[in-house]
Amino acid sequence: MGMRVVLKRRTVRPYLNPQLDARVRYRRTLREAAALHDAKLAGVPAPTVYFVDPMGAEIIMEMIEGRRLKELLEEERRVDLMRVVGDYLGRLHGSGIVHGDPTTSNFVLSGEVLYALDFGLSFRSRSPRDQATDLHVLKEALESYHSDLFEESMKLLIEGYAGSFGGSREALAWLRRLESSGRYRGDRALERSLCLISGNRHKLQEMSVVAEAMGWRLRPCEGRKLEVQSDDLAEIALAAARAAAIPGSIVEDSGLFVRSLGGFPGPYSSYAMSTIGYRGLLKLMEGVEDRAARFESAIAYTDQAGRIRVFTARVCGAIAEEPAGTGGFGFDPVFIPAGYSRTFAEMDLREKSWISHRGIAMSRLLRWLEAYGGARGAPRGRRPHRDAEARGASAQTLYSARPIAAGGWPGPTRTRGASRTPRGRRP
Ligand code: ITT
Repeated sequence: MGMRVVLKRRTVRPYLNPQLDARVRYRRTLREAAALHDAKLAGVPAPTVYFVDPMGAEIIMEMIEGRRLKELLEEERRVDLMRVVGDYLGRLHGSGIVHGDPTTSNFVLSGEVLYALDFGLSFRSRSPRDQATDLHVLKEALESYHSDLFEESMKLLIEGYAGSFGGSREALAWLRRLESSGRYRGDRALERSLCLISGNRHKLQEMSVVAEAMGWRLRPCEGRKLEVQSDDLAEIALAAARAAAIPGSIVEDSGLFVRSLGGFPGPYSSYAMSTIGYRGLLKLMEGVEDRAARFESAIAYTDQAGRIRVFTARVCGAIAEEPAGTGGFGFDPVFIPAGYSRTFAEMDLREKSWISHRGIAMSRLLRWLEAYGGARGAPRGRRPHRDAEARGASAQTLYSARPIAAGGWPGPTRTRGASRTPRGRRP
């Protein structure tokens, strides 16, 4: 019919209990489709749902083409639209719908009509506390990305909100209460969403696998990642997080360390990849018996109060004699993790994501957030990393995953098909 549509499919998560996974995907699909429908009934333009298959966890919906509110604010200073956004949020809340992720990227102006998109995190609630989390998500997006328009935007937003929602006073009172407490534990929408600052889409994909399985949502941040020069990945990640200063964001820095090359390329992996590539690395290692290598990852998380914490992890393995596989990115075709006989590039996204340095660091961060999300200070039983203290990184705390093999390098250095160390730990 020449009509452009969006197919949204919630994929199977093979590492979860299949029945539980099927139930969650079924429910979320129905919930999203219902929210899209109910939003329209409430007078909020949203994509029309054409087809829902809850068993297959699929929704086919109208594609809304236009410009995102985020760009309209940045490029044309269309602050007037904030009154419309306030009106929409008020209508949704008045109908018992909490959007869950009402950032400026999730409103699109198509012709003269502003549409609300992405109800994937929405849920039914009439609690002013849940309504306040919606307001907070939007307020945070305005503060982070449109700070010059912040005051005016908020004023219009609240005007629109109060105009369409009788319960606005209570929701706004909750917003003030939440913000003054500085803690958001229990606020589903806030607590379970992070954004990643990175120019590398593979990182987002890999980390999303882990995040989604643990009930979190990871979305890209618009900020640019600052790259400083350092021999230490944690320091690089920390500097990038400090420069971005976006609450609720993460940055990740990673590198491949090859033992026979004295740890090269290490923190210079991105540069090495764009210059000599993995073929160049194989050339450097021609005839070299010792193939031991490891990937390391450092994730710096900035909390709502601007404190930064760094979580690190590593995965040991070996450099293959020759490249294999087409998946992944960077040095994946030549890295075989310990306990496996295939390269990262021969694994599918999910398998790699769970055993990779990045996936392990991500799951450590999320486990920490689950346990201590809004709490101040270091978790019980965990001490700040010695190196972080030694370098005077006192304002931050650094949590490190234990190396998989003693000394940080795997024992045997054989490569493809050889018998090797026990299977790599799964988070
Ligand atoms: P951002 O800085 O924008 O996040 P980047 O790709 O430049 O993206 P890094 O500065 O952290 O990321 O560089 C890490 C480099 O190390 C990356 O470009 C790859 O070449 C390599 N690398 C890191 N993790 C890898 C992985 O899981 N598989 C393959 N190569 C990896």
